[in-house]
Amino acid sequence: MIILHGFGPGFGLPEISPFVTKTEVQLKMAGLAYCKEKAVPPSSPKGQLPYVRDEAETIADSTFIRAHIEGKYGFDFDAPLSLQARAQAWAFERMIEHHVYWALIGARWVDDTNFAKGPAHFFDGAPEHLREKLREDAQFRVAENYLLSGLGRHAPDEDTDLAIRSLFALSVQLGDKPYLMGDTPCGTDATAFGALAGILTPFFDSPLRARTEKFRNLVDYVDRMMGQYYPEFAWSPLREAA
Ligand SMILES: N[C@@H](CCC(=O)N[C@@H](CS)C(=O)NCC(=O)O)C(=O)O
Repeated sequence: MIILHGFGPGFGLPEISPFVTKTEVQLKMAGLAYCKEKAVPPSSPKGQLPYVRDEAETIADSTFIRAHIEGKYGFDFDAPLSLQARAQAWAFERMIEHHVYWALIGARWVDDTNFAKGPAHFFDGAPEHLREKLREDAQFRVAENYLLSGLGRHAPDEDTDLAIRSLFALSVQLGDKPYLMGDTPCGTDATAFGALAGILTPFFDSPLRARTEKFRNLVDYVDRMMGQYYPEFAWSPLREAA
């Protein structure tokens, strides 16, 4: 059986990492049996989660895991899509992973209140005399990556302004369809769901979340996808909360 290494549930989500969520949803889409194990990024060959173990193979990075599923199990995530639609889906995925994702990271890790409420607790089990230093170092490293992503160079509201342009594009692409590219889910739906659920989780307050909530079709999409792929998870529909 495939072993998916992720962070596990937290922050009001079935899985705290958007990238692990992407892979988990894709495993569900492909109908593959898997079990999940908690891991930390340094245990991964690429220093990041997710990675999977499939018999003798270890595959790191959500996109390479997807390629592995497609190659080994012959499952085409984008089966109903034309070549042009496949290209568009890929472009949307890159926008989500290289742009929207960083806005989520800024809201979760760089915002001090959200950091204290969320990621700071990763270090709760560390020896007391080291705990604060580990927290500070981790927040500093992520803030540095956020800066390098380009989004973190802007004033606090400007990063959200830029991310909202991408979320607007996503909202327009979704329109009133059930999934991003039509009536059936494709690979990029897993990516979009992971990032959007991570932004919209009621656990964190942020201008990014407040402004994303205005895209009603994205809110409904997260509720629908959560019900479809994580029916066992106690999720209070966002639509009802709003
Ligand atoms: N390109 C990677 C990105 C994975 C990623 O950024 N994972 C984050 C968690 S959401 C991580 O492990 N970060 C730890 C680190 O970069 O040190 C993928 O698609 O899997």
